[in-house]
Amino acid sequence: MIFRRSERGKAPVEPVTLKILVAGGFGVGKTTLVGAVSEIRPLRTEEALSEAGRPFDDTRGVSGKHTTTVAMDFGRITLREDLVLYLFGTPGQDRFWFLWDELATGALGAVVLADTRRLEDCFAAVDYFERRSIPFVVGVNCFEGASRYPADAVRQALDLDESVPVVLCDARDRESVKDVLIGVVEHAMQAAAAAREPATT
Ligand SMILES: Nc1nc2c(ncn2[C@@H]2O[C@H](COP(=O)(O)OP(=O)(O)OP(=O)(O)O)[C@@H](O)[C@H]2O)c(=O)[nH]1
Ligand SMILES: [Mg+2]
Repeated sequence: MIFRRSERGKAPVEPVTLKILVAGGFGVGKTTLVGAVSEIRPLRTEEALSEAGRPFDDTRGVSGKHTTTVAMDFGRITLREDLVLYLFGTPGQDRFWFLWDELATGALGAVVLADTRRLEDCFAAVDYFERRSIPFVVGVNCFEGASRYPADAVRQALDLDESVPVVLCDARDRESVKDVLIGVVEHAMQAAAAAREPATT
């Protein structure tokens, strides 16, 4: 490859890469979300929901679901030429919780996906990020047939701090998911800036 002299010294822009977690309860659409936006073929670790797992796999409300994530989802999206997100989808079922600390290491922020028909399923994820002060955004995945609630009603039900953004989204829709991810990055930047500000009191 031949470089022109005029290009000498102009290093290609090295993008900033950020790690974002996608968490939430079982079957809320985490794998779907990562697949909808990833520009690489997402890495998935899906296993079939089996007869043997029936006592443990709570498929109420997700009857069309035949597989579950057993380790993680991985995808990548370039938000801007100089900003790349690596997405790590967590497994939704409680029995895989031991993987969370590993996945959360070095994460800038997180999306907690919620389904208003089973809001309690995301309590554990909300607790997890609050306890570790990892900035997160709640994405309400609007399934057909689920009642629509305003973002503020979801905020109250989850007892969220008013700084936590709550956005309605469709995990299958690339543009919708991109908006959620931009929301996470902005929220995390604001949280970091606020942490740097000296206390005024
Ligand atoms: N109607 C509708 N279906 C969705 C939506 N998001 C996901 N689904 C469906 O819901 C089911 C569960 O989606 P997954 O993406 O596997 O959920 P998950 O959160 O990764 O599940 P686990 O990894 O097992 O916890 C799949 O059958 C999806 O096709 C949505 O926004 N609307
Ligand atoms: Mg999954």
